[in-house]
Amino acid sequence: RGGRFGAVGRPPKMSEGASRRPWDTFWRRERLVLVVSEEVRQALATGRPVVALESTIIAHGLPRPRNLQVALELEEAVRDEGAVPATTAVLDGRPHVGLRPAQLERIAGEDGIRKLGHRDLPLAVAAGASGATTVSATALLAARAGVRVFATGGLGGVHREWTVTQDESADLGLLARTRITVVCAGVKSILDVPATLQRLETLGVAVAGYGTSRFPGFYLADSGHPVDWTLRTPDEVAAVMRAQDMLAGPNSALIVAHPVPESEQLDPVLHARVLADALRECDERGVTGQAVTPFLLDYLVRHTDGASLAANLAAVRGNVRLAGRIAAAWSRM
Ligand code: PSU
Ligand code: MN
Repeated sequence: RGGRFGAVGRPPKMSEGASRRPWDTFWRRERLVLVVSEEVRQALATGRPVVALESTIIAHGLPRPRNLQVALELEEAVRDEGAVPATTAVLDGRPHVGLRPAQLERIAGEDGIRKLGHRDLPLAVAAGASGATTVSATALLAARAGVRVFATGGLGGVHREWTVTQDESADLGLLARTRITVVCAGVKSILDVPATLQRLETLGVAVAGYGTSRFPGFYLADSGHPVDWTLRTPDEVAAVMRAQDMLAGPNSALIVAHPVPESEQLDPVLHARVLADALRECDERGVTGQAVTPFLLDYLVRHTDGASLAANLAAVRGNVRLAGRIAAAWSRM
């Protein structure tokens, strides 16, 4: 192994105080072992519900210091629904599924926490780096650990101006190849929503509205586009998950699109105006690649007096709670 990877091939340092219980071993028989927290491990072993949570929204999607509070609050919301939260991240080169509060604090407050899509995972592991996981990286790690249900705010997708920039989130491709149920408020409204829906269709990813026949618009309850399927209860979602397994088709995801309540959405007129400004500013400053999404989200927070943040949080909170109920239905099944 050392030869292949050269100087960066050695296992990253254990962080201080880390135990050396067998499941904490970084390399085992030449294979990477996920660090699954004790609580998550026990829940999975006994068939209790578990909900995966991503960490990019914490490290790069929300302003500090509110982000830590939100991270803890989201974990609490999962517990309120009787499920175990499994926030994922890479710490000192070790991929974690389930974080302790001190580890969540690092993700929320430490400088130099990278944004890791699934393609970045091997690079971060070999380099011993720390980073927050996007939807794509979280879905990969969660599925490897055996977690089937995952909650986030809004998925990444096809960006506006795609014909020029070719910017499409890696979230879509990964969800086409990973058996996981993602509860989200649609895709971020900073994106080209119809193009993203088309890509999901092309990639063969199942999409259903939860309690709605409209595809949600992240900050808005309705993106203006319809969905073909509507699910109304956690048991109905679990039945689709079981049917996915029985059909044994490609290992694609199920997207449960759950709208923010209309009473908590961002004012659509304000949304349209500020978003247009944000996209112009992003273009003028030449922001590209991974930086685009955090830039736009931050611009909206600053130019809506925090109203976009409130809507974002309302959406995530609702998704996390629903994911807890879906995980419970799934574990009953
Ligand atoms: N949802 C939110 N806030 C976020 C994100 C999603 O409410 O910050 C993150 C997710 O981690 C998603 C990522 O995977 O944005 C997409 O980034 P990109 O467009 O660079 O793929
Ligand atoms: Mn991108």
